[in-house]
Amino acid sequence: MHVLYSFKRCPYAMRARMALYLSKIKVEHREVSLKNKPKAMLELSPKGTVPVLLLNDGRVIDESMDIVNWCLEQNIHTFTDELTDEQKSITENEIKLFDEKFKYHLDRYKYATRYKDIDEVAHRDACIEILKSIENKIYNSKWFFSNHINKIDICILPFIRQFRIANTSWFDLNTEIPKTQKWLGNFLVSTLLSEIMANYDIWEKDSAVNFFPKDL
Ligand SMILES: N[C@@H](CCC(=O)N[C@@H](CS)C(=O)NCC(=O)O)C(=O)O
Repeated sequence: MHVLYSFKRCPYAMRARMALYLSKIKVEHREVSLKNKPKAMLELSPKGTVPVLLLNDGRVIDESMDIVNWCLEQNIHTFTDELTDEQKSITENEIKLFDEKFKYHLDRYKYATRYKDIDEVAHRDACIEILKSIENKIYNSKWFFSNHINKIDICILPFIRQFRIANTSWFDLNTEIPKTQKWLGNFLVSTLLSEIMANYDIWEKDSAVNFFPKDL
């Protein structure tokens, strides 16, 4: 069986768990403490980030987007409906924007005290500018492009969720990003989110085997 090293609140691990969940791929789940990473995980991937997926053929995938793309290759129809070339390019460009820029500003807004001389509001504004830039691209549907969940939804929404959590009332009252708020709102009440946020005890070498998804 494949093994996933994961951390509940990590947005990268969340996207990997969503991809596995939607593809109906069951894995052995190992919850990691980022302050005390298991040796078994570091031996597979010395860079020490989650998620890490160890496939049952011994291959290791230690980048969240590679895990998402691997899931899509296994079962292409589960979370990508027919997208136009333009939608495909929006998907890849926006994911890159969030991984490279949004996350940078999000960390400095959400965890301002961890950084020296940080202008928290400037980083919050930078995040809002990014959200405003995607606002007009969001369709009038449940998810980004349609009522069917796609790669863009599972890859970006965990970061917007974290952005909201930094100051929920400020986010909810913001009037510049109504489509984003609605899009995120649909995610927050989804079964998908509650299923992938199941609790696990921290894994240790002698722990009993746990599975993700729990009831597949
Ligand atoms: N590019 C990586 C980033 C993963 C990442 O940075 N994960 C964070 C947790 S959200 C992590 O493991 N950080 C290592 C640490 O905190 O020690 C991916 O997409 O998988």
